[in-house]
Amino acid sequence: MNELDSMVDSATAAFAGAATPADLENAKALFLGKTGRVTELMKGMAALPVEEKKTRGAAINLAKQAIEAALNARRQALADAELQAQLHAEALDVTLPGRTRGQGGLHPIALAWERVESIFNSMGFDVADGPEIENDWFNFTALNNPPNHPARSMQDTFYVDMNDEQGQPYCLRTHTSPMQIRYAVAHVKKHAAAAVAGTPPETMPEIRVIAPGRTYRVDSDATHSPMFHQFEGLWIGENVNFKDLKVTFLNFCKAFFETGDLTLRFRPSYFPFTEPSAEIDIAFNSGPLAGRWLEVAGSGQVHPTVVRNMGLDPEKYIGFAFGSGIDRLAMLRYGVNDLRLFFENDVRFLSQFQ
Ligand code: 2NL
Repeated sequence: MNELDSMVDSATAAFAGAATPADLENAKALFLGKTGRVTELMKGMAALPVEEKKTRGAAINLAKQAIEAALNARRQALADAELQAQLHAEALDVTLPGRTRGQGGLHPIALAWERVESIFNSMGFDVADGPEIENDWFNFTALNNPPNHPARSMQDTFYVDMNDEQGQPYCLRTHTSPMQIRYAVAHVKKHAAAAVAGTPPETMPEIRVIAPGRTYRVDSDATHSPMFHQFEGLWIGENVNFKDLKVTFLNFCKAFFETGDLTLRFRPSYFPFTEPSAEIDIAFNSGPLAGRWLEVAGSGQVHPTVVRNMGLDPEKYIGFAFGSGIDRLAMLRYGVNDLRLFFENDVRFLSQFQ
């Protein structure tokens, strides 16, 4: 092998040994730089006779071209390797599932609330809405609460620092009954006008309404929250009786708990706004809660004073009312054993109801 061929070989080997573009440029300088070996050979030609210059020059040029070709090949190889490394580092698996936004859903209390509304709707009950800040008349007096009833005390009820026209402080409603009084008064006014205009006299349609919503009491422990959810029901007409209450509430329970296999029990009780009054208990005849009496509502025949406060004659109109806790019904239906879970907003708990 002549000296030019071995120079090409050692250049190729030096380029192959260069691991980075910078190393490669250093190796290039050894052969093609100002003081590189090819340049030195070119300079050495000055001393040669004219006829030798031609062949020597052509041979050196060939060697130079071979070195440049090896250099370019190595440059390309290093660039390819760099690109491959980059592609590998930034690898993207387009077959992976996308990161989706989590799907929201209704709170279990909202789910129970919606069930209550739709079940009573299907039985012909309207849904009433009303203020959470109430005055003394609608929250207490209209419901036949005596002036010094303990529920009116600061210990039991949240009061707002503002008085109504009677000089009584506003409070956060302690039950949803005031909404029913408001609804009944509006209903009576509306149909009184119709009765005057109509010939022959029209009879007032029955009042059939439920009032679901947030209610407030000064109470806070494992089974009581200062804010809780209640729904009350009211059915008033000329011929509505306790049998209707029992059928209505039994049908509601069967629909709400999605079972016909339950028993209803009335237990005598006392409320200022009803007379007689009864607690409603249910017992499932099968399933995990089978055989245990569970208190689910208070109820009774609407007190004559309350009927009068609705603008109706208690000698002519009669009916029943009931009140029940939505939070407690939601616990029973969804098998939740601690009320506080509803208010902690832990997504691991809430997502189980979707
Ligand atoms: C309970 C007791 C009850 C009522 C609520 C009511 C409403 C009107 C007239 C008469 Cl407008 N009564 N509501 C009646 C009996 C019981 O609730 O323990 N609730 C959780």
